[in-house]
Amino acid sequence: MAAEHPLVSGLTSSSPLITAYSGHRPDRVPVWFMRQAGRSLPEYRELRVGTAMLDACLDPALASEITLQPVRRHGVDAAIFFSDIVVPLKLAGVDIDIVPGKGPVLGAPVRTADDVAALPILDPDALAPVAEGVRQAVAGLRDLGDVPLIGFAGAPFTLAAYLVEGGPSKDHIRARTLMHADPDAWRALMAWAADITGTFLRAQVLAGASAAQLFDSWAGALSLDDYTRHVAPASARALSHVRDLGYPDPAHENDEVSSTVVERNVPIVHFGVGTGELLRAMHDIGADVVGVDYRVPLDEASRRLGNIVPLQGNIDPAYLDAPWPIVEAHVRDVVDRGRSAPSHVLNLGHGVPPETDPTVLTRIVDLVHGLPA
Ligand code: 1CP
Repeated sequence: MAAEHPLVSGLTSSSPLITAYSGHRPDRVPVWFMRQAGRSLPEYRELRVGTAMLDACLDPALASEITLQPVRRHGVDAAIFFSDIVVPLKLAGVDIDIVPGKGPVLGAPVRTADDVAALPILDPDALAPVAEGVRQAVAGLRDLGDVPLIGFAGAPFTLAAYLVEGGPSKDHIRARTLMHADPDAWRALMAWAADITGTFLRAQVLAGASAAQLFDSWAGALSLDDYTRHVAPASARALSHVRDLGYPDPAHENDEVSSTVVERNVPIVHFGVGTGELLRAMHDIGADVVGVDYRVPLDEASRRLGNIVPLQGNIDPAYLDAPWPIVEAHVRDVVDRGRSAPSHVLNLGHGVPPETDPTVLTRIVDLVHGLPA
């Protein structure tokens, strides 16, 4: 990667987040929150007035400012780029919109082999507003202590779930039916989704993101067998788009034999909801860190992964509205259970609910930063 990339220049490579993602214990437990940018913040709601969600994502200055808001407010250990998993679909020319209060909705669902064959190709140049938004966010983070930026993308299955269903769905039954009824069309759809989402992720990393998170939010709808056979290969293919992007490993920078630089790959987190049965398979696609939802305690998740995988998670968002002593006891319990893993990044078990009082999130950050590492 370019010399000015924050991992290569060393601005973020020894940060608590990247240290923990690399499997080492930093001097404090790093913390950030999925959906930390968004409707829980009054400053976000104010900025978004009159701008549609996807327009906000494609306005580099706006996306960058929204990305920085939770870092300024909460003092979290990571920024996550403000965008959405469907942005690369939109940029490829898929007729998709994000409907307020609902989520992504397709003009015409993708249900047959012909529909799949007609899907448009993404011109990498179309990602320019995303790359520019990332560059501006990374520049803004220089004034906030060089907090690392996480880039993200949707995993092929979660994208396919929206494409086939035509919008949000509970059980993703149409998508799962296509998987079994027409495996060739399914494979073609997953390969298309892998390349488009991998290209989106690569653009964010090249523009300055220090880590990447693949969201397979809806993979919990799948059996382990279906996941392994019909989904995992495409998720691995998506990650292959960023697997060649390396940076000098700070743990080896003082090695005596310095003629060979030891390189690390940009750390990759893989997260899904209700995926307790899939944790090992989700690690095996080539993830470095596994994101755990709130259903499986971290010590149990770590056990299922052989106690060798860095974990991220898993405060139950349902606690956020409880009296503080109850929140505090839950957060301490999550941190204690996280000690079973080689390293742990505290997060929620899913996104911040829009009605959350943001002062609770700040209080959690302060609590966690005061706990022994
Ligand atoms: O107008 C608004 O404010 C719309 C709400 C909203 C926001 C703030 C949507 C619509 N997307 C986003 C931003 C977003 N999406 C981020 C921002 C970065 C941050 O975390 O701060 C991220 C990481 C996403 C990723 C995303 N979009 C996922 C994966 C994460 C998850 O929550 O599981 C998924 C499934 C989506 C689809 C989507 N986009 C928006 C909604 C409401 C949904 C879910 C719809 C459904 O239930 O199926």
